[in-house]
Amino acid sequence: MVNFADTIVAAATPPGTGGVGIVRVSGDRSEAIARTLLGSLPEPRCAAHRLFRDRNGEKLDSGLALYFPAPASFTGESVLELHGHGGPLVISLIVDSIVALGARRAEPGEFSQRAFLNDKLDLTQAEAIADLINAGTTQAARGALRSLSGAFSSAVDALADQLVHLRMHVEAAIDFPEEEIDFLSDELLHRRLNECADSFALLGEQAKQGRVLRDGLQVVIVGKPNAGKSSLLNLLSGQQAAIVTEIAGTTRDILREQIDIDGLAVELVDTAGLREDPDRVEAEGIRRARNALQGADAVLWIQDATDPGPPTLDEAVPEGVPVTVVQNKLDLCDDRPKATSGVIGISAKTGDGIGALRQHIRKLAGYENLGEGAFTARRRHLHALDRAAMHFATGRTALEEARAGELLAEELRLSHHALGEITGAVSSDDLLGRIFSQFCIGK
Ligand SMILES: Nc1nc2c(ncn2[C@@H]2O[C@H](COP(=O)(O)OP(=O)(O)O)[C@@H](O)[C@H]2O)c(=O)[nH]1
Ligand SMILES: [Mg+2]
Repeated sequence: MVNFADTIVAAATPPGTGGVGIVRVSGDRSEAIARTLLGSLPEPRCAAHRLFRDRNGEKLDSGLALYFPAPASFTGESVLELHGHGGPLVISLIVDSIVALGARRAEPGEFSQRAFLNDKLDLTQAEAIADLINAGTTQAARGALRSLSGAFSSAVDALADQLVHLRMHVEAAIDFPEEEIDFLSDELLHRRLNECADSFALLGEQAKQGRVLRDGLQVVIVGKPNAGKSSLLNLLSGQQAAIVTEIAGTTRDILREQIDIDGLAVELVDTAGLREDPDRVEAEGIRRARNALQGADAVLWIQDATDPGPPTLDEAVPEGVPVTVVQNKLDLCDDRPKATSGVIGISAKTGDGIGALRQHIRKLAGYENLGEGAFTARRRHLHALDRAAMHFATGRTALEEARAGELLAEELRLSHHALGEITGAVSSDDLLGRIFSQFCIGK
């Protein structure tokens, strides 16, 4: 169990050499540590150039010192920042001498966790810090910044507010049973339920896009051997990542390539061709292909346009995951698929139709409609949101079908609770521990 009364210290810059290395201290002892290390306390929030000395007066380094008295700091506690020279040895000497002055080395994510516990950030904002730091594309970075500035949290809070109003309405009615009949057919109640359902749908959609913005879109390419799956992967990724031959069964393992379509991170997954009677190695490849399908956000089903094969994909694709038919080898065909058929025609050999396919992948990500308000989200958020929406829907049905006001009240409570897990309004120590332990030390 982490003790939040301790004063903590860690390097805030990554390990290795650099022009500047920053050590951050947070907690009650920061002031005393600053006095010993720097000789005196710098003026709050003003950079001071100082010698850093250990408790025996031995020189460690010189650089800038910044002191932020509580509560106006990142963590909400008194914070000392030392900007010294960025060598691993210097930094570790400074950290060691601060430990000798009574601080403890920080756990991963502990600075952010303290900021959360002191109401400086909510949970989605704290997570957005990690997402911003780890963002792989400009769009992901922008989305994380919006989450950090509270765009996601305020959307969740607005929905939570709607739920609170509903709960007040429903619970008040339950307390006055003689009026319950009126309440059940109350226009206002039904309007509020409808509005709430709309908000759930909208936020669910936004959060799904936010998850794609953070993690990228996982696009799995499947189809019969020799349809041109590996050729497509190579073309889209702009390199010869996969071996291409005219021999069926060339690709036997899963191949993954990260590509960037206008700032959208896409992970392309090339798989072994799906067919009957493969040899043992290929059979394992096919098993892996089926496995990859389970993690797909979208599926591209590649067919040889000269011999498209059966009209339906005989594979288990998770519910809600779109499957796009892509007919390849257009260069060998006289006519191309009609635009209205929903089939995309390409030639991995000539590059024909690839622009349209890229455009289509953007659309699959919901990327076309990503407005200024797009924010990043995580799987954890989607799960909580799904649970909240599920309780809401169950409660609504209970009211509409069985006029069960009590059941509605209970489901609304559960729904509200699930929403609270997103921003951390409701949270268990266990959940917090899991979230913050994924951060790096010094954040
Ligand atoms: N003419 C033509 N040949 C293609 C095209 N795409 C792939 N091929 C050929 O089809 C064969 C199988 O391609 P490959 O990408 O290995 O298919 P995979 O088994 O689905 O991965 C190779 O000989 C490719 O050169 C295309 O668009 N046009
Ligand atoms: Mg292949």
